[in-house]
Amino acid sequence: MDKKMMTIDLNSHVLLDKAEKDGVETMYDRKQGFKSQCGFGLQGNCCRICGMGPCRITPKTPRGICGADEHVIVGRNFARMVAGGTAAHSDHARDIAHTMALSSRDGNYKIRDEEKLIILAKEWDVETEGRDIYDIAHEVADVALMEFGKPHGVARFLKNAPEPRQKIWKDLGIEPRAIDREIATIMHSTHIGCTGDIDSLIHMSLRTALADGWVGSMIGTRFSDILFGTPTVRETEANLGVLEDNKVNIILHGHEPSLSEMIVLASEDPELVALAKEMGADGINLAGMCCTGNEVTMRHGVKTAGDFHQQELAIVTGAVEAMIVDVQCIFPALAKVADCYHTKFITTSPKAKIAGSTYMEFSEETAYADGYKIVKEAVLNFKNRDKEKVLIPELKSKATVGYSADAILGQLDRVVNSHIDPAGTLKPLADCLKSGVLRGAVGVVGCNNAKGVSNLAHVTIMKELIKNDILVVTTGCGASAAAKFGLMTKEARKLAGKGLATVCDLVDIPPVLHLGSCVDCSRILDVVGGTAKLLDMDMSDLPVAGVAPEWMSEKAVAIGSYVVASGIDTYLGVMPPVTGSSRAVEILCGELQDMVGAKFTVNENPQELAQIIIQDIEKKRVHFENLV
Ligand code: NFS
Ligand code: SF4
Repeated sequence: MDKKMMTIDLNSHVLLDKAEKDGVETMYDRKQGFKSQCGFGLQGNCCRICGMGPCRITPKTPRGICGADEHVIVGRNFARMVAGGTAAHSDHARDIAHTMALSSRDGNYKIRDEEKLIILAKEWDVETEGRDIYDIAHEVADVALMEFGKPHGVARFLKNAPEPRQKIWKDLGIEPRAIDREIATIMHSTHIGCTGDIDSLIHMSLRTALADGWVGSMIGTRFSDILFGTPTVRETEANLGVLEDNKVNIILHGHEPSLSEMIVLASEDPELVALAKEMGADGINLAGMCCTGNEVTMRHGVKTAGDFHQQELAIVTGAVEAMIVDVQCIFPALAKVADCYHTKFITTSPKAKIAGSTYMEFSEETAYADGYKIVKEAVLNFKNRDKEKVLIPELKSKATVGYSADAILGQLDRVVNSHIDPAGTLKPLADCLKSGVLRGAVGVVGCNNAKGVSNLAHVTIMKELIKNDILVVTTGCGASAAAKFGLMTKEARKLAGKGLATVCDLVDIPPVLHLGSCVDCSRILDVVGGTAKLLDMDMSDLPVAGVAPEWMSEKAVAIGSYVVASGIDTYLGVMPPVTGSSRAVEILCGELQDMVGAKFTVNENPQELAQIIIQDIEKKRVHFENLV
C-alpha cells in the first residue's frame, strides 16, 4: 500500500515525502515491512508464559505442553493486557499522588483547586475543619497512596458510582480491592499452573480494569486537577502547522503533567526567553503530543502538535529543537529519527530510558530546576537548526478545549432556568437526552493503530455520530484527531444534526468535546454516573456508549474493559487478540451483557461501526419511555 494511503492527515503526507527524501524511516515504512503479521499472535493463541513454550494452538496441537487449551491461553493473554494497562495508568496516578504529598506553599507544586481537594477530603473522611490546606493535601495524598496496596477492604471511589452499579459489582465479586493487588493477582493467576478457566480470567480482568478506571484513573485526574487546576474552556490550535519558523520549538510528548507543567513554566521564564532571543529566535513555542499534550492543552491552551502516529513526523519537520518525553506511547524509533536532524530527543524518566536519547532525569523534588535545565538545552539547540532541512507543513485547525466535567456543568448552567432548577447540575444534559433532542452521548477515545488508516476511523465515526444528534466526548489521541480535523470548533455545528446543533448553540459548545487525556476517561465515568444518578437509573440504562475506533495499547484494553464493566457498551474498530478462543469472544461480545449490562462489539469498517452504534443508542432509548 502507498504510504500516503495509510493516513488521512495531509500534513503527514507532506512529511512522509520529506522523510523519504531525507532518507528517514518511519512507522509507515516499517508497517509495510510487516506484510503479514503472525496469525497466532493476532488470534491470541500463542503462549510463552513458561519456558516449555512457546506453545501455539493448531488443529494438530490443540493444547500447550502443560495442557492449556486455546481458551486458557487467550484468556491469560487478555488478562495480562488488562494488567499492563492498569499498571501504566495507575503508576502515573501514583506519581501524581506522590507529587501532591510534596506540595507546599512555596515549593514547585501548589494546590490550585482547593475546593476540589476539600470535596475529596470529605469523601474520604479526612478532617478539614481548621486545618492548613497543605496538611489536608498531604493526608489525602497518603490515603490515595494506600489505595494502591491497602490490605483490607475495597476501593474508596466505588461508592461514587450509581447504587445499582455498585450492587452489580458486589454481587459479581468484581469490586477491586487495592490497585497493585489486582495487578499482582492477575500476574500470579496467569503464571503457569494457576487459573485454567477462561470465565475466571475474564472475571478477574474486569475487577482489575475497574481498579484502573474507578481508582487509578480517578486519582490521576482528580489529583492533577487539584495540583494543576481544573481545566476550563479555552481556544487552541492543532496539527503540525502549529510549529513556528523562527521560534524554539519544543514538543512535549508522554503522559504525566508533573513534568509538562514544569516545562510550561520554564518556557515562560524571562531568562530562558531572553536566551532564546540571544540565539536568534523570536521566542519559545511549546506544542504537545499524545496525552501530556492533552493535559497541557486542557489547562493552558498549549497547542497540539499531533497524535501518536505523528511523533516521528514532528521531528522530520527539521524545526524541532527538543522532543521532551516522560513515559508511555513513545516510539523508541525517535532516537534514530532525531539523529537525522538537529533535534534533541530528551528522555526524563527512569521508567522509560531509551537508547540513543539524551537522558536528563526529572525529579519531582527538584522539578523546576530540572524543567529549566531541559528547556535551556532546547533553547541552546536552536543555533544548530539547519534551515535547508526545515519544512513545517501548513495545516492546522482551531479548537475549543478544556471540557472538564466541571467546565461542562458551567456551560450547562447557561440553559438552567434559575427559578426552577439549581445551577451546577447535569439536569440540562439529562433533560436533552430524555426529550430526545440529543439521541445520546458517546465517548470516542483512544489511540491510532497502524492496522488501519491513521485518523480515518476516528473522524468517520465522530462525524457520523454528530450528524445523528449524538454528542461526542473524547480523550487521548481521539481528541487530537478531532481537534486536527476541525470538529472542536463552532463551525463544526454545521456537521451536526438539528437537535445537537441546537444544543450546541444554546450551551455554546462544539459538537465534539475535549475531556483530556486517557486517564481523563474517568471524567466520562463521572458525567455518565452523575447523569444516571440524577435520573435514578443505572449507567447501563442510558443511551451512551464508548468507542475505541483505532485502539492499540494495553491501556486501551483496560479502559474498554472498565467501560463495559461500568455498564457502557463498548465498540472497537480493531479486533483484540482473542479470536483464537470462541469462548472468549462469546463472553466478551455476548455473555457480559447479562453479567454487567454491556458488552463489546467489534467491526473494522468505521461506517458500519458507526451505524451499529447509532442503532444501539436508539434501542437504549426505550428506558426513557418508562420515565415520567
Ligand atoms: Ni491513550 Fe495517551 Fe494516544 Fe493511545 Fe497513547 S497517548 S494514554 S494510549 S496512543 S490514546
Ligand atoms: Fe506452553 Fe503451558 Fe508453558 Fe504456556 S504455560 S508456554 S501453554 S507449557
